Amino acid sequence: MSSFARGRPEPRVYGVPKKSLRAPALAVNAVGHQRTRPGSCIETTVVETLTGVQRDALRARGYVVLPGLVPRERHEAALRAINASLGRGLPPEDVPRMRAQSFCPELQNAGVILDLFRETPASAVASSLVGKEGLERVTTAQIALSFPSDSNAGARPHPHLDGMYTPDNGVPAGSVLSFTMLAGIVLSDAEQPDAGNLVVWPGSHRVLERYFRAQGPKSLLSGMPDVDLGSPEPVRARAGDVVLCHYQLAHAAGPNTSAHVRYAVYFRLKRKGHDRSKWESLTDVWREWPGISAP
Ligand SMILES: O=C(O)CCC(=O)C(=O)O
Repeated sequence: MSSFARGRPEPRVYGVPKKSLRAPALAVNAVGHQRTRPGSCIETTVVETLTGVQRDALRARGYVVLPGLVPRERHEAALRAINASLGRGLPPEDVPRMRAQSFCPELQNAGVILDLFRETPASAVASSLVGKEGLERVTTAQIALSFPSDSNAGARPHPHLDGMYTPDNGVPAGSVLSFTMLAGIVLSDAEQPDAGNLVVWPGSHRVLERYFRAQGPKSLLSGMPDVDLGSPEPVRARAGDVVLCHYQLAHAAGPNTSAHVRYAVYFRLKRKGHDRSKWESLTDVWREWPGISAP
């Protein structure tokens, strides 16, 4: 990204006025390298990636929350579109499939949803982690809503990896549709537990890596490995935050006993070439992440 410091234009990050980003967005490195160009313009290149602390957290725990990465006008535009869709009605018989795949299916490839990733620093940060191969183009998203319900209060969430067959999720039986990284864009606050938070098992990416090294990666075709993944924790986040998870981080949809719907949009990102080496990646978790594995 570059801008020319002539006439002091308003600083923008991905087309959005920088001042509209919440302050903690600076948790993402924004390093300006200045160099003089012919005609005495100054070019500023902004590099966006994780801080060392965030990278270490992602390496050890398998996920990291990046505060305030999505400007308010973008996440409110997405929320408005989702609520407008809900206002047109939800066929009750479709709800189990929508829960497993996506609510508001007509919005899954709409610009207002895809731009939550494509047009925000989330894409630069995610790309910075997978090296020069880059990410496959993002063409669809999951609109993940968690409605208040007392029926699952106190229930223990069941860990899963994405892309494994269930009757409602559209994955063909006998296949594993894995990817590199889950990027969650949080559209509503879920700072307390049991508010529909994403629940994760920190460090489970390494436990499962050891399991697949011992049992073979295709053992995943037989179902979720029955191993001790440690203790789960709810991800606490606010609207505008971005959660980056390793594909191999066991996770679940947590209960929602709050008074509010939890809104999030998930992008399942593949490094280019992922499908050719998807099995090897299960036994070498940072294979597709030079931004993490490099010292
Ligand atoms: O809604 C959530 O935050 C969790 C969703 C989930 O577990 C999934 O889509 O795999």
